[in-house]
Amino acid sequence: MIYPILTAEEAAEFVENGYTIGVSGFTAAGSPKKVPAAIAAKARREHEAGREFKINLFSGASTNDPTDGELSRAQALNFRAPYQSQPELRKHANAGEVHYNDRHLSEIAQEFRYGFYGKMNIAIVEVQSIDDEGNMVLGTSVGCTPTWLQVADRVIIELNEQIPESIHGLHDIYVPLDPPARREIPIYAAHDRAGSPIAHVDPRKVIGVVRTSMPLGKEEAFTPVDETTRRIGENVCAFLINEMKQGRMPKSFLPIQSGVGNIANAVLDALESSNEIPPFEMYTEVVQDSVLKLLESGHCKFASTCSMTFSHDAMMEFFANVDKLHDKLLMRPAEISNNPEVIRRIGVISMNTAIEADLFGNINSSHVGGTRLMNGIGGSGDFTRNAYTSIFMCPSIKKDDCISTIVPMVAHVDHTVHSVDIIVTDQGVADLRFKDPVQCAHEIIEKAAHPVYRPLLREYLRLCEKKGGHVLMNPNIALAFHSALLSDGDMRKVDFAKFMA
Ligand code: 0RQ
Repeated sequence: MIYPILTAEEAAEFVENGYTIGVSGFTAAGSPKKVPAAIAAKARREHEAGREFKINLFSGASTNDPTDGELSRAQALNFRAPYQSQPELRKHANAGEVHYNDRHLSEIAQEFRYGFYGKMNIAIVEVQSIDDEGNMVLGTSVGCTPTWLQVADRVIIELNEQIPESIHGLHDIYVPLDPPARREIPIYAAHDRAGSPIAHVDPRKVIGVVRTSMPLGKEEAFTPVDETTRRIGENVCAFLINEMKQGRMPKSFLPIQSGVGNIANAVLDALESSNEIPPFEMYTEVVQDSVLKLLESGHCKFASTCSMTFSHDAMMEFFANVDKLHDKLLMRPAEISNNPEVIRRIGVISMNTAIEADLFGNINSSHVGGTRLMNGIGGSGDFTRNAYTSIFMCPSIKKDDCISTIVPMVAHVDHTVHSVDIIVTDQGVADLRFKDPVQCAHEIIEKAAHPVYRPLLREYLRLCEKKGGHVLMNPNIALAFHSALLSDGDMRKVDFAKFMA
Protein backbone atom coordinates (compact mmCIF):
# COMPACT_ATOMS: atom_id res chain seq x y z
CA MET A 1 0.00 0.00 0.00
CA ILE A 2 1.36 3.42 -0.96
CA TYR A 3 -0.34 5.29 1.88
CA PRO A 4 1.33 5.97 5.23
CA ILE A 5 -0.06 3.85 8.07
CA LEU A 6 -0.99 6.16 10.92
CA THR A 7 -2.32 5.83 14.42
CA ALA A 8 -5.61 7.62 15.08
CA GLU A 9 -3.67 10.14 17.19
CA GLU A 10 -1.22 10.86 14.36
CA ALA A 11 -4.11 11.31 11.93
CA ALA A 12 -5.87 13.69 14.35
CA GLU A 13 -2.78 15.93 14.36
CA PHE A 14 -3.65 16.95 10.78
CA VAL A 15 -6.91 18.52 12.01
CA GLU A 16 -6.64 22.15 13.04
CA ASN A 17 -8.87 24.61 14.83
CA GLY A 18 -11.61 25.91 12.54
CA TYR A 19 -11.39 23.03 10.08
CA THR A 20 -14.44 21.75 8.29
CA ILE A 21 -14.55 17.96 8.43
CA GLY A 22 -16.76 15.49 6.59
CA VAL A 23 -17.26 12.01 7.98
CA SER A 24 -18.48 8.90 6.24
CA GLY A 25 -21.53 7.06 7.47
CA PHE A 26 -25.25 7.35 7.78
CA THR A 27 -26.34 6.61 11.34
CA ALA A 28 -23.61 4.79 13.28
CA ALA A 29 -23.25 2.41 10.33
CA GLY A 30 -20.20 3.34 8.30
CA SER A 31 -19.15 6.21 10.57
CA PRO A 32 -15.44 6.41 11.45
CA LYS A 33 -14.77 4.94 14.86
CA LYS A 34 -11.25 5.97 15.92
CA VAL A 35 -10.10 9.26 14.42
CA PRO A 36 -13.01 11.46 15.62
CA ALA A 37 -12.38 10.38 19.23
CA ALA A 38 -8.68 11.19 18.74
CA ILE A 39 -9.68 14.65 17.45
CA ALA A 40 -11.78 15.08 20.60
CA ALA A 41 -8.72 14.16 22.71
CA LYS A 42 -6.66 16.71 20.79
CA ALA A 43 -9.36 19.33 21.44
CA ARG A 44 -9.17 18.62 25.17
CA ARG A 45 -5.38 19.05 25.11
CA GLU A 46 -5.68 22.31 23.17
CA HIS A 47 -8.32 23.65 25.56
CA GLU A 48 -6.15 22.74 28.57
CA ALA A 49 -3.31 24.70 26.95
CA GLY A 50 -5.66 27.68 26.68
CA ARG A 51 -6.10 27.47 22.90
CA GLU A 52 -9.29 27.53 20.84
CA PHE A 53 -10.15 24.27 19.13
CA LYS A 54 -13.46 23.64 17.44
CA ILE A 55 -14.39 22.08 14.11
CA ASN A 56 -17.39 22.17 11.79
CA LEU A 57 -18.70 18.66 11.22
CA PHE A 58 -20.71 17.30 8.29
CA SER A 59 -21.97 13.73 7.94
CA GLY A 60 -24.53 11.75 5.98
CA ALA A 61 -26.95 11.57 8.93
CA SER A 62 -26.43 10.75 12.60
CA THR A 63 -23.08 9.24 13.60
CA ASN A 64 -21.91 7.36 16.70
CA ASP A 65 -20.68 8.07 20.20
CA PRO A 66 -16.96 8.28 19.23
CA THR A 67 -17.92 11.03 16.75
CA ASP A 68 -20.85 13.19 17.90
CA GLY A 69 -20.65 12.02 21.52
CA GLU A 70 -16.93 12.46 22.11
CA LEU A 71 -16.61 15.67 20.07
CA SER A 72 -19.53 17.21 21.99
CA ARG A 73 -18.17 16.16 25.37
CA ALA A 74 -14.83 17.72 24.41
CA GLN A 75 -16.58 20.99 23.43
CA ALA A 76 -14.97 20.51 20.02
CA LEU A 77 -17.95 21.22 17.77
CA ASN A 78 -18.69 24.67 16.41
CA PHE A 79 -21.15 23.75 13.64
CA ARG A 80 -22.94 20.49 12.89
CA ALA A 81 -25.17 19.38 10.00
CA PRO A 82 -27.35 17.74 8.71
CA TYR A 83 -28.72 15.31 11.39
CA GLN A 84 -27.90 13.88 14.80
CA SER A 85 -29.39 11.54 17.36
CA GLN A 86 -26.71 11.55 20.07
CA PRO A 87 -27.85 12.55 23.58
CA GLU A 88 -24.63 14.49 24.24
CA LEU A 89 -24.81 16.52 21.03
CA ARG A 90 -28.54 17.11 21.57
CA LYS A 91 -27.71 18.60 24.98
CA HIS A 92 -25.08 20.92 23.54
CA ALA A 93 -27.28 21.96 20.60
CA ASN A 94 -30.13 22.74 22.99
CA ALA A 95 -27.77 24.78 25.15
CA GLY A 96 -26.77 26.82 22.09
CA GLU A 97 -23.18 25.62 22.38
CA VAL A 98 -23.15 23.81 19.02
CA HIS A 99 -24.61 25.54 15.98
CA TYR A 100 -26.75 22.71 14.62
CA ASN A 101 -28.35 23.11 11.20
CA ASP A 102 -31.08 20.53 10.61
CA ARG A 103 -31.18 19.83 6.84
CA HIS A 104 -32.92 17.53 4.40
CA LEU A 105 -30.51 14.63 4.01
CA SER A 106 -30.86 14.47 0.22
CA GLU A 107 -29.56 18.01 -0.15
CA ILE A 108 -26.44 18.28 1.95
CA ALA A 109 -23.98 16.72 -0.54
CA GLN A 110 -25.11 18.87 -3.45
CA GLU A 111 -25.18 21.96 -1.23
CA PHE A 112 -21.56 21.28 -0.38
CA ARG A 113 -20.68 20.91 -4.07
CA TYR A 114 -22.54 24.17 -4.77
CA GLY A 115 -20.18 25.88 -2.32
CA PHE A 116 -22.77 26.84 0.32
CA TYR A 117 -20.49 25.73 3.18
CA GLY A 118 -17.09 26.84 1.90
CA LYS A 119 -14.29 24.35 1.69
CA MET A 120 -13.96 20.94 3.32
CA ASN A 121 -10.48 20.53 4.77
CA ILE A 122 -10.52 16.85 5.59
CA ALA A 123 -12.82 13.88 5.04
CA ILE A 124 -12.56 10.87 7.38
CA VAL A 125 -13.87 7.77 5.70
CA GLU A 126 -14.35 4.20 6.93
CA VAL A 127 -13.68 1.65 4.18
CA GLN A 128 -13.41 -2.09 3.66
CA SER A 129 -10.48 -1.68 1.28
CA ILE A 130 -8.51 0.86 -0.77
CA ASP A 131 -6.06 0.23 -3.60
CA ASP A 132 -3.13 2.34 -4.76
CA GLU A 133 -5.27 4.08 -7.43
CA GLY A 134 -7.71 5.31 -4.78
CA ASN A 135 -10.47 2.81 -5.57
CA MET A 136 -12.27 1.83 -2.41
CA VAL A 137 -15.01 -0.42 -1.15
CA LEU A 138 -16.98 1.48 1.48
CA GLY A 139 -18.40 0.13 4.74
CA THR A 140 -21.96 -0.49 5.89
CA SER A 141 -23.38 2.80 4.54
CA VAL A 142 -22.70 5.38 1.85
CA GLY A 143 -24.04 8.68 3.24
CA CYS A 144 -22.32 11.65 1.59
CA THR A 145 -18.95 9.92 1.24
CA PRO A 146 -18.66 10.06 -2.59
CA THR A 147 -19.10 13.85 -2.47
CA TRP A 148 -16.79 14.29 0.52
CA LEU A 149 -14.13 12.39 -1.46
CA GLN A 150 -14.59 14.86 -4.32
CA VAL A 151 -14.67 18.09 -2.36
CA ALA A 152 -12.30 17.50 0.58
CA ASP A 153 -8.76 18.82 0.25
CA ARG A 154 -7.39 15.77 2.07
CA VAL A 155 -8.68 12.40 3.20
CA ILE A 156 -8.01 10.14 6.19
CA ILE A 157 -8.95 6.51 5.68
CA GLU A 158 -10.13 4.22 8.50
CA LEU A 159 -9.64 0.70 7.21
CA ASN A 160 -11.91 -1.49 9.35
CA GLU A 161 -10.80 -5.11 9.21
CA GLN A 162 -14.17 -6.28 10.58
CA ILE A 163 -15.95 -5.35 7.35
CA PRO A 164 -16.15 -8.57 5.33
CA GLU A 165 -14.97 -8.73 1.73
CA SER A 166 -18.42 -9.93 0.76
CA ILE A 167 -19.69 -6.35 1.15
CA HIS A 168 -18.14 -5.73 -2.26
CA GLY A 169 -20.95 -5.19 -4.77
CA LEU A 170 -23.51 -3.90 -2.27
CA HIS A 171 -22.75 -0.22 -2.98
CA ASP A 172 -24.17 1.80 -5.84
CA ILE A 173 -22.05 4.94 -6.10
CA TYR A 174 -23.58 7.59 -8.34
CA VAL A 175 -22.95 11.33 -8.01
CA PRO A 176 -25.18 13.45 -10.25
CA LEU A 177 -23.75 16.32 -12.24
CA ASP A 178 -24.70 19.72 -10.89
CA PRO A 179 -27.08 22.12 -12.65
CA PRO A 180 -27.24 23.12 -15.42
CA ALA A 181 -25.61 19.85 -16.52
CA ARG A 182 -27.71 17.44 -14.43
CA ARG A 183 -29.58 14.67 -16.24
CA GLU A 184 -32.24 12.31 -14.94
CA ILE A 185 -31.09 9.74 -12.37
CA PRO A 186 -31.33 6.38 -14.14
CA ILE A 187 -33.40 4.55 -11.52
CA TYR A 188 -36.83 3.40 -12.71
CA ALA A 189 -37.42 0.68 -10.09
CA ALA A 190 -36.01 0.29 -6.56
CA HIS A 191 -33.68 -2.50 -7.71
CA ASP A 192 -32.05 -0.58 -10.60
CA ARG A 193 -28.32 0.02 -10.24
CA ALA A 194 -27.29 3.52 -11.32
CA GLY A 195 -23.57 3.57 -10.64
CA SER A 196 -20.50 1.66 -9.55
CA PRO A 197 -19.80 -0.61 -6.56
CA ILE A 198 -16.53 1.28 -6.09
CA ALA A 199 -15.94 4.77 -4.68
CA HIS A 200 -12.91 6.72 -5.80
CA VAL A 201 -10.54 9.29 -4.35
CA ASP A 202 -7.52 10.97 -5.88
CA PRO A 203 -4.75 9.01 -4.08
CA ARG A 204 -2.68 12.20 -3.76
CA LYS A 205 -5.25 13.52 -1.30
CA VAL A 206 -4.90 10.60 1.11
CA ILE A 207 -3.04 11.61 4.26
CA GLY A 208 -2.83 8.04 5.48
CA VAL A 209 -4.62 4.93 6.59
CA VAL A 210 -5.64 4.16 10.17
CA ARG A 211 -6.21 0.44 10.64
CA THR A 212 -9.11 -0.46 12.94
CA SER A 213 -10.93 -3.58 13.95
CA MET A 214 -14.21 -2.27 15.25
CA PRO A 215 -17.41 -4.31 15.59
CA LEU A 216 -20.18 -3.61 13.11
CA GLY A 217 -23.80 -2.89 13.99
CA LYS A 218 -25.59 -1.36 16.93
CA GLU A 219 -25.20 -2.92 20.34
CA GLU A 220 -28.58 -1.84 21.68
CA ALA A 221 -31.58 -3.94 20.68
CA PHE A 222 -34.97 -2.54 19.74
CA THR A 223 -37.67 -2.29 22.36
CA PRO A 224 -40.02 -5.23 21.74
CA VAL A 225 -43.32 -4.46 20.02
CA ASP A 226 -45.90 -3.48 22.67
CA GLU A 227 -49.66 -3.10 22.53
CA THR A 228 -49.48 0.49 21.23
CA THR A 229 -46.89 -0.06 18.52
CA ARG A 230 -48.63 -3.32 17.53
CA ARG A 231 -51.90 -1.43 17.01
CA ILE A 232 -50.15 1.27 14.99
CA GLY A 233 -48.59 -1.44 12.80
CA GLU A 234 -51.93 -3.17 12.29
CA ASN A 235 -53.64 0.14 11.44
CA VAL A 236 -50.98 0.95 8.82
CA CYS A 237 -51.42 -2.53 7.32
CA ALA A 238 -55.21 -2.25 7.26
CA PHE A 239 -54.92 1.12 5.53
CA LEU A 240 -52.56 -0.21 2.85
CA ILE A 241 -54.73 -3.28 2.20
CA ASN A 242 -57.79 -1.07 1.82
CA GLU A 243 -55.92 1.19 -0.60
CA MET A 244 -55.30 -1.84 -2.80
CA LYS A 245 -58.93 -2.96 -2.52
CA GLN A 246 -60.15 0.51 -3.48
CA GLY A 247 -57.85 0.55 -6.51
CA ARG A 248 -55.84 3.50 -5.23
CA MET A 249 -52.71 1.39 -5.04
CA PRO A 250 -51.54 -1.04 -7.74
CA LYS A 251 -52.18 -4.71 -6.82
CA SER A 252 -48.45 -5.29 -7.37
CA PHE A 253 -47.92 -2.79 -4.51
CA LEU A 254 -45.42 0.09 -4.41
CA PRO A 255 -41.98 0.57 -2.82
CA ILE A 256 -41.95 1.42 0.86
CA GLN A 257 -39.85 3.87 2.85
CA SER A 258 -39.68 3.33 6.55
CA GLY A 259 -38.05 5.62 9.12
CA VAL A 260 -36.03 4.85 12.22
CA GLY A 261 -37.07 3.70 15.67
CA ASN A 262 -39.35 1.26 17.40
CA ILE A 263 -42.58 2.28 15.69
CA ALA A 264 -41.06 1.82 12.24
CA ASN A 265 -39.79 -1.59 13.33
CA ALA A 266 -43.26 -2.58 14.61
CA VAL A 267 -44.91 -1.50 11.35
CA LEU A 268 -42.50 -3.61 9.31
CA ASP A 269 -43.22 -6.55 11.63
CA ALA A 270 -46.92 -6.09 10.90
CA LEU A 271 -46.27 -6.03 7.14
CA GLU A 272 -44.28 -9.25 7.52
CA SER A 273 -47.18 -10.99 9.30
CA SER A 274 -49.82 -9.88 6.81
CA ASN A 275 -50.70 -12.32 4.07
CA GLU A 276 -52.71 -9.68 2.22
CA ILE A 277 -49.70 -7.40 1.54
CA PRO A 278 -47.92 -8.81 -1.52
CA PRO A 279 -44.11 -9.06 -1.62
CA PHE A 280 -42.76 -5.53 -2.07
CA GLU A 281 -39.58 -3.56 -2.63
CA MET A 282 -38.21 -0.89 -0.34
CA TYR A 283 -36.78 2.45 -1.42
CA THR A 284 -35.61 3.80 1.88
CA GLU A 285 -32.67 5.37 3.66
CA VAL A 286 -32.13 2.93 6.52
CA VAL A 287 -32.83 -0.75 6.89
CA GLN A 288 -33.28 -1.99 10.45
CA ASP A 289 -33.45 -5.54 11.81
CA SER A 290 -37.06 -6.02 10.74
CA VAL A 291 -36.02 -5.53 7.09
CA LEU A 292 -33.53 -8.36 7.41
CA LYS A 293 -36.41 -10.65 8.42
CA LEU A 294 -38.45 -9.39 5.47
CA LEU A 295 -35.56 -10.01 3.06
CA GLU A 296 -35.00 -13.50 4.43
CA SER A 297 -38.67 -14.44 4.16
CA GLY A 298 -38.91 -12.94 0.67
CA HIS A 299 -41.69 -10.58 1.80
CA CYS A 300 -39.33 -7.77 0.86
CA LYS A 301 -37.96 -8.57 -2.59
CA PHE A 302 -35.34 -5.85 -2.64
CA ALA A 303 -34.12 -3.01 -0.42
CA SER A 304 -32.55 0.16 -1.78
CA THR A 305 -31.04 2.01 1.14
CA CYS A 306 -28.28 4.36 2.21
CA SER A 307 -27.27 2.39 5.26
CA MET A 308 -27.43 -1.03 6.90
CA THR A 309 -28.57 0.14 10.34
CA PHE A 310 -28.65 -3.38 11.78
CA SER A 311 -27.98 -4.46 15.33
CA HIS A 312 -24.69 -6.30 15.76
CA ASP A 313 -26.46 -9.69 15.70
CA ALA A 314 -28.50 -8.87 12.60
CA MET A 315 -25.36 -7.63 10.83
CA MET A 316 -23.59 -10.93 11.58
CA GLU A 317 -26.66 -12.81 10.34
CA PHE A 318 -26.72 -10.75 7.13
CA PHE A 319 -23.11 -11.51 6.31
CA ALA A 320 -23.51 -15.20 7.28
CA ASN A 321 -26.30 -15.40 4.67
CA VAL A 322 -24.78 -12.95 2.23
CA ASP A 323 -24.79 -15.45 -0.66
CA LYS A 324 -28.59 -15.46 -0.55
CA LEU A 325 -29.00 -11.74 0.19
CA HIS A 326 -26.31 -10.17 -1.98
CA ASP A 327 -28.57 -9.38 -4.92
CA LYS A 328 -31.40 -8.15 -2.68
CA LEU A 329 -29.83 -4.96 -1.34
CA LEU A 330 -28.03 -1.86 -2.61
CA MET A 331 -26.57 1.00 -0.59
CA ARG A 332 -26.57 4.36 -2.35
CA PRO A 333 -25.46 7.92 -1.52
CA ALA A 334 -28.05 9.85 0.54
CA GLU A 335 -28.77 12.14 -2.36
CA ILE A 336 -29.86 9.09 -4.38
CA SER A 337 -31.52 6.97 -1.66
CA ASN A 338 -33.56 10.07 -0.71
CA ASN A 339 -33.81 11.63 -4.13
CA PRO A 340 -37.11 13.50 -4.72
CA GLU A 341 -37.04 12.79 -8.46
CA VAL A 342 -36.73 9.02 -7.95
CA ILE A 343 -39.15 8.89 -4.99
CA ARG A 344 -41.86 10.54 -7.05
CA ARG A 345 -41.09 8.53 -10.19
CA ILE A 346 -41.33 5.10 -8.59
CA GLY A 347 -44.21 6.03 -6.25
CA VAL A 348 -42.79 5.48 -2.78
CA ILE A 349 -45.13 5.03 0.19
CA SER A 350 -43.45 6.99 2.98
CA MET A 351 -43.90 6.02 6.63
CA ASN A 352 -42.32 8.23 9.27
CA THR A 353 -42.80 8.91 12.95
CA ALA A 354 -44.06 12.22 14.31
CA ILE A 355 -43.48 13.83 17.68
CA GLU A 356 -46.86 15.52 17.30
CA ALA A 357 -49.46 16.32 14.66
CA ASP A 358 -52.00 19.11 14.66
CA LEU A 359 -55.66 19.17 13.76
CA PHE A 360 -54.88 20.26 10.20
CA GLY A 361 -52.13 17.73 9.46
CA ASN A 362 -48.98 19.74 10.14
CA ILE A 363 -46.27 17.58 11.66
CA ASN A 364 -43.56 18.24 14.21
CA SER A 365 -40.80 15.64 13.83
CA SER A 366 -37.94 17.36 15.52
CA HIS A 367 -38.58 19.77 18.42
CA VAL A 368 -40.28 18.74 21.67
CA GLY A 369 -42.43 21.60 22.92
CA GLY A 370 -41.31 23.62 19.89
CA THR A 371 -37.91 24.37 21.39
CA ARG A 372 -36.01 21.25 22.43
CA LEU A 373 -34.30 19.45 19.57
CA MET A 374 -34.83 15.69 19.62
CA ASN A 375 -32.98 14.45 16.52
CA GLY A 376 -33.86 16.39 13.41
CA ILE A 377 -35.93 16.13 10.27
CA GLY A 378 -33.62 13.48 8.79
CA GLY A 379 -34.92 12.06 5.55
CA SER A 380 -38.57 12.37 6.53
CA GLY A 381 -39.03 15.55 4.46
CA ASP A 382 -37.33 14.12 1.38
CA PHE A 383 -39.80 11.23 1.36
CA THR A 384 -42.96 12.89 2.67
CA ARG A 385 -43.00 15.75 0.17
CA ASN A 386 -42.51 13.44 -2.80
CA ALA A 387 -44.33 10.28 -1.77
CA TYR A 388 -47.16 8.56 -3.65
CA THR A 389 -48.86 8.40 -0.25
CA SER A 390 -47.27 9.97 2.81
CA ILE A 391 -48.02 8.46 6.21
CA PHE A 392 -47.10 9.75 9.67
CA MET A 393 -47.40 7.54 12.71
CA CYS A 394 -47.27 8.10 16.46
CA PRO A 395 -48.88 6.84 19.65
CA SER A 396 -51.96 8.96 20.43
CA ILE A 397 -50.73 9.67 23.96
CA LYS A 398 -47.40 9.65 25.72
CA LYS A 399 -45.97 9.95 29.22
CA ASP A 400 -48.82 8.32 31.21
CA ASP A 401 -51.54 10.14 29.24
CA CYS A 402 -50.08 13.57 30.12
CA ILE A 403 -49.22 14.31 26.48
CA SER A 404 -51.57 14.17 23.53
CA THR A 405 -49.63 13.83 20.29
CA ILE A 406 -52.64 15.33 18.54
CA VAL A 407 -52.63 19.02 19.44
CA PRO A 408 -54.54 22.09 18.22
CA MET A 409 -51.38 23.51 16.63
CA VAL A 410 -47.92 21.96 16.45
CA ALA A 411 -45.29 23.91 18.36
CA HIS A 412 -42.78 23.47 15.51
CA VAL A 413 -43.50 22.63 11.88
CA ASP A 414 -41.40 20.20 9.84
CA HIS A 415 -43.99 18.91 7.36
CA THR A 416 -46.97 20.92 6.31
CA VAL A 417 -50.51 19.81 5.71
CA HIS A 418 -49.86 20.10 1.96
CA SER A 419 -47.50 17.11 2.04
CA VAL A 420 -49.20 14.88 4.62
CA ASP A 421 -51.86 12.37 3.47
CA ILE A 422 -52.43 10.01 6.38
CA ILE A 423 -51.98 10.12 10.17
CA VAL A 424 -51.99 6.77 11.98
CA THR A 425 -52.08 6.27 15.72
CA ASP A 426 -52.98 3.34 17.93
CA GLN A 427 -56.55 4.71 17.75
CA GLY A 428 -56.98 4.52 14.00
CA VAL A 429 -56.28 6.07 10.60
CA ALA A 430 -57.06 9.69 9.75
CA ASP A 431 -57.23 10.16 5.99
CA LEU A 432 -56.65 13.82 5.09
CA ARG A 433 -57.14 13.44 1.35
CA PHE A 434 -60.17 15.01 -0.33
CA LYS A 435 -60.96 17.16 2.73
CA ASP A 436 -60.86 20.85 3.60
CA PRO A 437 -59.03 21.93 6.78
CA VAL A 438 -62.11 21.76 9.02
CA GLN A 439 -63.02 18.31 7.70
CA CYS A 440 -59.40 17.26 8.37
CA ALA A 441 -59.69 18.49 11.96
CA HIS A 442 -62.81 16.40 12.61
CA GLU A 443 -61.22 13.35 10.94
CA ILE A 444 -58.08 13.65 13.07
CA ILE A 445 -60.01 14.12 16.31
CA GLU A 446 -62.37 11.21 15.73
CA LYS A 447 -59.89 8.75 14.16
CA ALA A 448 -56.45 9.53 15.55
CA ALA A 449 -56.75 11.38 18.86
CA HIS A 450 -57.00 9.47 22.13
CA PRO A 451 -60.58 9.38 23.56
CA VAL A 452 -59.36 11.21 26.67
CA TYR A 453 -58.36 14.23 24.57
CA ARG A 454 -61.21 14.22 22.04
CA PRO A 455 -63.58 16.43 24.11
CA LEU A 456 -60.79 18.98 24.66
CA LEU A 457 -59.93 19.07 20.96
CA ARG A 458 -63.62 19.40 20.03
CA GLU A 459 -63.90 22.25 22.53
CA TYR A 460 -60.93 23.99 20.91
CA LEU A 461 -62.60 23.76 17.49
CA ARG A 462 -65.87 25.04 18.92
CA LEU A 463 -64.11 28.08 20.40
CA CYS A 464 -62.39 28.76 17.08
CA GLU A 465 -65.63 28.51 15.12
CA LYS A 466 -66.75 31.83 16.59
CA LYS A 467 -63.99 33.58 14.65
CA GLY A 468 -64.55 31.46 11.52
CA GLY A 469 -62.17 31.17 8.60
CA HIS A 470 -60.90 28.52 6.20
CA VAL A 471 -58.59 27.15 8.88
CA LEU A 472 -60.05 27.30 12.37
CA MET A 473 -57.44 28.80 14.65
CA ASN A 474 -57.43 31.03 17.68
CA PRO A 475 -54.00 32.50 18.48
CA ASN A 476 -54.89 32.88 22.17
CA ILE A 477 -55.39 29.16 22.70
CA ALA A 478 -53.61 27.43 19.80
CA LEU A 479 -50.74 26.41 22.09
CA ALA A 480 -52.83 25.99 25.24
CA PHE A 481 -52.14 22.22 25.34
CA HIS A 482 -48.41 22.98 25.45
CA SER A 483 -48.93 25.69 28.08
CA ALA A 484 -50.76 23.18 30.28
CA LEU A 485 -47.90 20.71 29.90
CA LEU A 486 -45.41 23.41 30.89
CA SER A 487 -47.37 24.74 33.85
CA ASP A 488 -49.07 21.56 35.18
CA GLY A 489 -47.11 18.75 33.55
CA ASP A 490 -50.33 17.48 31.99
CA MET A 491 -52.13 18.51 28.80
CA ARG A 492 -55.43 17.27 30.27
CA LYS A 493 -55.32 20.27 32.60
CA VAL A 494 -55.69 22.68 29.67
CA ASP A 495 -57.87 25.64 30.56
CA PHE A 496 -58.95 27.53 27.45
CA ALA A 497 -60.93 30.06 29.51
CA LYS A 498 -57.71 31.34 31.13
CA PHE A 499 -56.48 32.56 27.74
CA MET A 500 -59.82 33.61 26.27
CA ALA A 501 -60.59 36.28 28.86
O1 0RQ B 1 -38.05 10.79 24.65
O2 0RQ B 1 -36.54 8.98 25.26
O3 0RQ B 1 -36.67 11.09 26.63
O4 0RQ B 1 -38.58 9.44 26.64
O5 0RQ B 1 -39.22 11.64 21.97
O6 0RQ B 1 -39.79 9.02 21.18
O7 0RQ B 1 -41.65 7.36 21.39
O8 0RQ B 1 -39.25 6.62 21.77
O9 0RQ B 1 -40.18 7.20 19.46
O10 0RQ B 1 -37.78 6.47 18.99
O11 0RQ B 1 -39.68 6.32 17.31
O12 0RQ B 1 -38.71 8.54 17.97
C1 0RQ B 1 -40.06 11.43 16.07
C2 0RQ B 1 -38.20 11.39 17.69
C3 0RQ B 1 -39.69 9.40 17.42
C4 0RQ B 1 -38.05 9.95 15.61
C5 0RQ B 1 -38.99 10.57 16.70
C6 0RQ B 1 -40.12 11.95 23.04
C7 0RQ B 1 -40.28 10.61 23.75
C8 0RQ B 1 -38.86 10.10 23.72
C9 0RQ B 1 -38.48 9.44 21.29
P1 0RQ B 1 -37.41 10.01 25.91
P2 0RQ B 1 -40.21 7.49 21.03
P3 0RQ B 1 -39.03 7.03 18.41
C10 0RQ B 1 -35.66 8.27 8.73
C11 0RQ B 1 -36.61 9.36 8.99
C12 0RQ B 1 -37.38 12.40 12.74
C13 0RQ B 1 -36.40 11.86 11.73
C14 0RQ B 1 -37.03 10.94 10.77
C15 0RQ B 1 -37.35 11.00 14.79
C16 0RQ B 1 -38.39 10.54 22.34
O13 0RQ B 1 -38.79 9.12 14.77
O14 0RQ B 1 -36.33 11.53 15.18
O15 0RQ B 1 -38.24 10.81 10.66
N1 0RQ B 1 -37.92 11.38 13.61
N2 0RQ B 1 -36.19 10.29 10.00
O16 0RQ B 1 -40.79 10.75 25.03
C17 0RQ B 1 -42.87 15.19 24.21
C18 0RQ B 1 -44.22 14.49 22.43
C19 0RQ B 1 -43.26 13.47 22.15
C20 0RQ B 1 -42.14 13.40 22.96
C21 0RQ B 1 -42.02 11.86 21.42
N3 0RQ B 1 -45.34 14.63 21.70
N4 0RQ B 1 -43.97 15.33 23.46
N5 0RQ B 1 -41.92 14.25 23.98
N6 0RQ B 1 -41.40 12.39 22.48
N7 0RQ B 1 -43.19 12.51 21.20
C22 0RQ B 1 -34.31 8.12 9.40
C23 0RQ B 1 -33.21 9.11 9.16
O17 0RQ B 1 -33.46 10.19 8.85
C24 0RQ B 1 -31.80 8.67 9.34
